[in-house]
Amino acid sequence: VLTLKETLENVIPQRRDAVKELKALYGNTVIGPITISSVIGGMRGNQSMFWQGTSLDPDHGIRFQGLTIEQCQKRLPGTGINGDNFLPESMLWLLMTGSVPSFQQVDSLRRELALRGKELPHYTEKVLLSLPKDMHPMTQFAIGLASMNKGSVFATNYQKGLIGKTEFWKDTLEDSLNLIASLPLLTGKIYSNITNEGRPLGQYSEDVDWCTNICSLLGMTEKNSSNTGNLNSQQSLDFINLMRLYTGIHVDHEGGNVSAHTTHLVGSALSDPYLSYSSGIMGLAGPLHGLAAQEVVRFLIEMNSNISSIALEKEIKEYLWKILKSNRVIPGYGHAVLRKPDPRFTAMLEFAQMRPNEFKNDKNVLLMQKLAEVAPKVLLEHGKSKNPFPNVDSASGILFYHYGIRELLFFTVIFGCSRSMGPLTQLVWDRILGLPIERPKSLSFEGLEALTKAT
Ligand code: FCX
Repeated sequence: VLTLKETLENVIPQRRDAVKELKALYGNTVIGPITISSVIGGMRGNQSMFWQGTSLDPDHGIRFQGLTIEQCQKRLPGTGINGDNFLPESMLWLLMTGSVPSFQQVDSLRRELALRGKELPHYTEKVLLSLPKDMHPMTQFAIGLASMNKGSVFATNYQKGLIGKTEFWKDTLEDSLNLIASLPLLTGKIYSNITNEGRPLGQYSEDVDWCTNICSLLGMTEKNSSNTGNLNSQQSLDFINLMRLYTGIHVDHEGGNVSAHTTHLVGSALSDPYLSYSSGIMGLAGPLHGLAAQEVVRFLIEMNSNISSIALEKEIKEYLWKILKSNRVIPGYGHAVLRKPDPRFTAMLEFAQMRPNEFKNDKNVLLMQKLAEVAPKVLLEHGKSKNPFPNVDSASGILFYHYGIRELLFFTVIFGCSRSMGPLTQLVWDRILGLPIERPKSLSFEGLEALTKAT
């Protein structure tokens, strides 16, 4: 079975030629208008990035190398056990190579990542242990990742002048796979520092998939003598499949979102994958981006303690209007690009709907489902949000919370584990295609004013 790297090597030549030809033949094709309001309005709609792994349609949501979430759930290999979700390792293969991997290819990548990730650098462990327990886990995550730059193959070989431009991608891939592989231990280390005085909550195994290691190191395993897990066997299997679903569909959301764009921009200066993705994590830590995953859980719990029963739509509407009138946002709703319910939200909702017995008494999950019906009506009436529908953060955190992950601030770390796969795939392809340092033109007020005269 060819490794991911060998498969990539077979794909690279024709893709390099295709991009070179597109640039040679059509490099001067004008793509579209850039207006003053888009320059001042967060570059909304400015089609100005090259990004292969995913494309985002406002009405149909995300496609991974052209495949919808449903198609991925049908076609991407999992463990081979009936009912299990596809493995994020399959998604990584699809993003990197553009093709759906075979079961054997996924299993070889699963094993390769499990071997690469079996220990954290001691200095990273020391740094993490020195951080205050109440430091936001996303900050700890970014510090941990940045510290691993010390072991970057790319940075080391670049400094020694050992690699030329056409070879940059190999060391970028090496670092990226090592980074992704290190996330179960890195995530588990941060979580055990916060919740368990740094004592491991589970054990790492080279024989299981990336998600099983993440769940084990979060202590989210079946209750037995050897670990802190308190799930029954069905719940522990469900939780692993929740993690596979969640991390499988959060890997990428085109290139313009803050975490992806930051990783790509920092990487364009030839900062190695550790520095690039730790920068991406700093962006994911923003309340309007990944941090919404925690805000939604906080919002649902707070709301449930303020309303009498979730059946009363009128009471829910009043509660939401109070939020809006105090100029706060309803977390988990709206989106900069989407104009329909987020298919990632729908996939997470379906996970709960397929397990009615598990969730029938969880009033937070029930409220989340009720909110998905009521909040869009209120936002439509409010009339400001261009997209009144639930986004990806609306359902995910509350499901993790249900199974026992009580550290609300930690949900975005799990998001960050998943989001490593999309931006790092693009970073490898940026180096394969030799994309230069990113340097858009900025305009002063006078510069903008002058443009109004020119037209
Ligand atoms: N609740 C209240 N008001 C909202 C809103 C919401 N959920 N979503 C948008 N609006 C408001 C905006 O605040 C803006 O008001 P303003 O003109 O007074 O500033 C107006 O509606 C127009 O915003 P819009 O163009 O629709 O949305 P943006 O592209 O500016 O922002 C986000 C998109 C996602 C940031 C916005 O919808 C929001 O703040 N949502 C709540 C936070 C959230 O869920 N973020 C997660 C997003 C994503 F899923 C992720 O990255 O994880």
